Amino acid sequence: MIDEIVISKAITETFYKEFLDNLESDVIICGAGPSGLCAAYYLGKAGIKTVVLEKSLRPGGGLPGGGMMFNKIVIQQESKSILDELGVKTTHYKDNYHTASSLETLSLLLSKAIQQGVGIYNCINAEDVMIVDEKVTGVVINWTAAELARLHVDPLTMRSSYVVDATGHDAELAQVISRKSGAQLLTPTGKVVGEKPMWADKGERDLIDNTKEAFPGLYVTGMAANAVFGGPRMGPIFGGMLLSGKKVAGLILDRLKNE
Ligand code: 48H
Repeated sequence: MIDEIVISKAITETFYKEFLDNLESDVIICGAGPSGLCAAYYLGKAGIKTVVLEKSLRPGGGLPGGGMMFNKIVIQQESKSILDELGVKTTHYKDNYHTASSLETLSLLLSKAIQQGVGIYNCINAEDVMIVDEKVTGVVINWTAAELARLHVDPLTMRSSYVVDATGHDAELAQVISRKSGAQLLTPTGKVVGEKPMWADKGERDLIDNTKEAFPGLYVTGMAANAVFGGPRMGPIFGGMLLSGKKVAGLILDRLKNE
């Protein structure tokens, strides 16, 4: 006999046990798009306690949509080793261009990150950051449903040594720091510089340079990096997103090792 209350207890007890444990971690990544998931995979693989917060019901950000809903992505040679490592099938198109299924890429990024022990929470919005002594020390969270329904519900908090803004074009965490605290970001203007119009080649190159600390304790990766430091968009080439995620994981690993 299947008991409905046992099912409810199994879900709530299992969820909360893991959630309580993840209230404090080494790294919180906000945004489960390609850059955030790739960073999570490499941090998890290195044994770093990592949490990913995703405000949507469905993780993946812009990845599953490929280019204009044609669910393929293009990656350049330099990033192919990442998809190879994840076990994603790639097809050579021409010199320096490979294609892959956006869905296979998302499902393997997600499953490999989870298998490395990363705690991934969908439907949770990182609405603000905690700043203590001028360093980001965690994030302020709430159910996305509460935000969508405009309910006046006070949030909870999660603490970590480092936070990664992987929220895509809107660079939501960097924006909130600028807007609410008036603090200076580590950009030439002290503010979010803003994403530039499409230029795929420069966008992909700038993205790697722009993947760095944007405020003490806050790193930026993916489109958020180009939005914060002012790089162009690049359309549906996703190699830079993967390389940026891998880079930010490496930068944080170095910081954690040297502490
Ligand atoms: C929790 C949040 C919050 C929040 C947002 O947009 P993404 O796919 O981001 P990237 O940078 O990994 O990849 C960008 C890529 O998808 C893309 O858009 C490209 C290549 N564009 C080029 C072009 O020319 O347009 O994912 C960001 C994720 C999404 O799933 C959001 O729902 C989520 O972050 N998110 N999660 N708390 N405050 N804000």
